[in-house]
Amino acid sequence: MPTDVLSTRQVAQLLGVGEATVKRWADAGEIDCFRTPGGHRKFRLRDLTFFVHKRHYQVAGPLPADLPEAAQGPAAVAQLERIAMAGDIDSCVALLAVMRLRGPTLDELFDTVVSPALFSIGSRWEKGEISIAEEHVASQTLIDVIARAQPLAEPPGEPVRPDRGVAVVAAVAGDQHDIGARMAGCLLRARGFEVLAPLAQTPARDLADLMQRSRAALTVITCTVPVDVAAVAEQVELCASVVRHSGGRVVVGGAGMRMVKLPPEVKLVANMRELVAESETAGRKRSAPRSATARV
Ligand code: B12
Repeated sequence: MPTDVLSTRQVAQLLGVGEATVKRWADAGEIDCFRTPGGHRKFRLRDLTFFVHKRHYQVAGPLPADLPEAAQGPAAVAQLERIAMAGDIDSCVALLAVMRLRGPTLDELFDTVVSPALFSIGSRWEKGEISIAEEHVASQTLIDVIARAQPLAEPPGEPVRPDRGVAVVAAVAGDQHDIGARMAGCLLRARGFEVLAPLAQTPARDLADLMQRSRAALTVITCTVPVDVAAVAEQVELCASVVRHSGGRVVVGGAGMRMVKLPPEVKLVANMRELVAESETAGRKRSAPRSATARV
């Protein structure tokens, strides 16, 4: 199922109503849609999620057979893990979309479903239950899913304008783990930041230069496995010194960052929900979306 733009039939399937009802809602302006040159109605997922939240619409009960089931909690994690292990990007995105329609925001889904699925995949690799190749297929699938998930975090209405300033997202020197940084990039783009993403293994001096040259309003650094804790501390200190001289804010996250003594300018955040909360007050003030009245 393509996830950012949906047909009338797909919307009807997702909401459990007939196509005629969807057309009526669209023609009455209840759900925003646009028309293809051939005259067919098309719906952006973010407009659909807005409608669901505005109307307190219950997307519940059995889902149509060709859509993945979506539960909360361990069942959802297991289902995402299974589909990721099969390398099925489309189904993973569709699963997240269905979950999103049921209420949780994308940052919540990253924290409570995607990260736990990766944790479980890592544990199975550690126990020798799956091979390195299988682990790579699953994690690369979820990387592709994160790259396509941005519409699930965007406010409804007009396309997001990158008017909040630059956000740099990176992993510390030597660390190949950058999925946290990719999640952060996705969430910040959806909130109007222009994201520069050097991602994995960014050398300390290069990151500091990029922050300075781009006048980054927000720099997000992740560390999962520190090759050298002292070197990570030095890298974070270098970023803090940029902020002291040039302004902006530095936020860090990931298990490896918890081992590092951080300078006072640098804030450690525990998860993607906290990052989103932190980003609300960073950068230029967000321009209000035209029709948005609820957080989506
Ligand atoms: C995917 C993966 C890889 C991929 C990374 C691909 C990529 N592009 O990122 C690859 C295959 C490259 C890899 C390599 C290695 N990996 Co690895 N990897 C993982 C795996 C399966 C998932 C990690 C992940 O991305 N999770 C997603 C993140 C977002 O979730 P999270 O870490 O739980 O983060 C939560 C919070 O901490 C927070 N957070 C995290 N980062 C950030 C960042 C910000 C900004 C914010 C706000 C919040 C935040 O939010 C998350 C909640 O939503 C883990 C398994 C696990 N248990 O974590 C192993 C794991 C981390 N890897 C491990 C190991 C050992 C390695 C290797 C050393 C293996 C090797 N011998 O080569 C190398 C590391 C090489 C290096 N120098 O970096 C071990 C680490 C053990 C340890 N603590 O020392 C783990 C735990 C596997 C295991 N069970 O043994 N790995």
